[in-house]
Amino acid sequence: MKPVVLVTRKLPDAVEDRLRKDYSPILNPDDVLYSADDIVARAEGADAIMPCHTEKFGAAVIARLPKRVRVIANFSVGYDHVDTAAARARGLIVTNTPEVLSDATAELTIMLMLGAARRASEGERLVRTREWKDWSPSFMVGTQMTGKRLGILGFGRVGRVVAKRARGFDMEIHYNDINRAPPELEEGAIFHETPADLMPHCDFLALHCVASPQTIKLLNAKLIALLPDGAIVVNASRGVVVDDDALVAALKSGKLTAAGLDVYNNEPDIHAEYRQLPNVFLMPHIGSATKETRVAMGMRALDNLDAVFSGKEPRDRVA
Ligand code: 8YV
Repeated sequence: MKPVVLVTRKLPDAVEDRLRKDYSPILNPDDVLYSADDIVARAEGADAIMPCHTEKFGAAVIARLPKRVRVIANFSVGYDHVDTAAARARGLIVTNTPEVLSDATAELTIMLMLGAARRASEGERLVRTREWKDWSPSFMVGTQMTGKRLGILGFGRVGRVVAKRARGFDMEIHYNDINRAPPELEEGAIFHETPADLMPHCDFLALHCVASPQTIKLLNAKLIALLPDGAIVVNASRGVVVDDDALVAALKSGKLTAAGLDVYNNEPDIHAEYRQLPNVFLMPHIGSATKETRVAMGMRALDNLDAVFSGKEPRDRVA
């Protein structure tokens, strides 16, 4: 008998084809966003769940999952939506999909940097609303990225690809992470011991740390004050890393020139003031949203499921 897999969202055809071939999937063709109750009810009879970051598996939900469920194979690299301690305590295996989305997310990060620096939101609005009437040397003047200093907070897989791409803009790379990276991964990037040490070196600051109790509101008023005046901040990691009130205040005061955001606290009901600010370039959590990456994420999640159901250790086990 094929293992039964509850798939919480509509996945690419190639991924669903492989699911049908090797498993008995319970699919969601209409891509309905399930509540916790829906998940618990639909998981009845399932051996595994393949969720996205949109489904939350807190301790209470994990406690209510049918005993038969053995594994949560996330279709995501981030797994802050799963209480891994509760999963571990219950003997539930949890996996994620690292590596395969680093390029797509790094591309989006570069887009956030360019969009924020070159005032993409303002420019697009001017053209679409026909408010663009004239040209002058002082019209829509932005900030150049080439040759500037880029600070990367969180020098993991995505952060390191961002560094590579940014080198194409002749940027000088600075970073902070819990540990210093070996020279072959640093590729000349300059390590700073603490986030506070990193800040003064960031004409651009890109956030790439994981969501954890240590990183909640890491970018707060105190850290922002240490950035050079006029710096640009981008975030394609997780919204919780930012203290929204502090970021909004800095964007209003001119301490920061601009921000580019793809992730937010309380998505999609984001801090209301972001929508009002002209100097924020806003994207709706699409860091990994490319055709290539979506398929690769699904295949990686299935590789993990295959391992579990053939009695092997899954490559991307996080609990
Ligand atoms: C995904 C992400 O779109 O993988 C992640 O951690 O944040 C996104 O790139 C989403 O999580 C898919 O579930």
